[in-house]
Amino acid sequence: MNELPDNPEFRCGYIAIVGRPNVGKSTLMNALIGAKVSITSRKAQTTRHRITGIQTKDNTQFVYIDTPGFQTRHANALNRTLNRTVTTTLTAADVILLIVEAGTFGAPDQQVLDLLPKNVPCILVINKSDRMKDKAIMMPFAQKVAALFPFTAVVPVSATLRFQLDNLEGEIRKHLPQNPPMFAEDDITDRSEKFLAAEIVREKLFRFVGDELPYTSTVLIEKFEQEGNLRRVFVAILVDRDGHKSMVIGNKGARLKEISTQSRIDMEKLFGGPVYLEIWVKVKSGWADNEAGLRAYGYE
Ligand SMILES: Nc1nc2c(ncn2[C@@H]2O[C@H](COP(=O)(O)OP(=O)(O)OP(=O)(O)O)[C@@H](O)[C@H]2O)c(=O)[nH]1
Ligand SMILES: [Mg+2]
Repeated sequence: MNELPDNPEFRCGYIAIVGRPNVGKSTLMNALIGAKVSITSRKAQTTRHRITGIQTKDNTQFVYIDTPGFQTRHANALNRTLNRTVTTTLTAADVILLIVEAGTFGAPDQQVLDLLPKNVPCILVINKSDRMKDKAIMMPFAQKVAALFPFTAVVPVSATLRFQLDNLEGEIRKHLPQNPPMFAEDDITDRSEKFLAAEIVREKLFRFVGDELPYTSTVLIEKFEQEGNLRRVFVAILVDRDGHKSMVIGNKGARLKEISTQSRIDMEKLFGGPVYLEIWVKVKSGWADNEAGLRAYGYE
């Protein structure tokens, strides 16, 4: 979709965002594009799909691909699928951002580093630098990790404080190919509203049910209708067991009500119109261990 005038200076390409779970990949992508298209939480395994975040500015279209945190623990079908998303995203990237957390580099980080192709520019992004109180530690940490791979740049950032993001964008731009834009100038993602709606509910589920709920719960949009400016969204939260169902519903339905209210507020903000939202909780066990089940729920 080339809506901008022909401009040989224009650059556009794919930027893969990879790293172990919970280092702040999704928070960083949202901060870079200035909109919340990828959900975030303090729990690991928040992102479960490849999510595109697009920003067009300064003669550049940045097409970021947020990926699930690379899984090294349980080898079930869901985790195999999540990891496949990471490896296929890497093969299509013009630039790669390896995200690590300031002060921490362990075996799960090394495993992602081992996946990096040698022929694609890769920038080491040290996120959560706001947490590193003693600035004198940053330099030796950065040097230690930088020595492990021929990174084209090393950029400490803070996604939550939006610190050093301009610097990071400048480093990325250097490596993007000269191409016309692939998306319209005001596009922020290539994902559908239906998909984004499911993600928003999943985020609230993570936030409000907290650590008690196993990560094998998921969200299914049963119906998504639009009439004028009004969206009607019918959602099923799928859990493994009866006990999990009551956790989600909460005392006298209080938790489910909170999940619904907060989801609706976020959807109205993102879609720019009123939303009618109904959420049901259903028990469906074993879906995360089953390839056919995964496909049915939208995992590639
Ligand atoms: N202090 C601080 N916290 C951050 C920063 N960036 C992200 N976080 C927090 O780190 C947690 C994980 O952030 P996410 O963006 O969901 O991490 P992720 O890497 O996408 O996680 P997965 O999708 O599970 O792999 C959240 O609680 C964020 O608020 C940062 O720059 N500073
Ligand atoms: Mg994420």
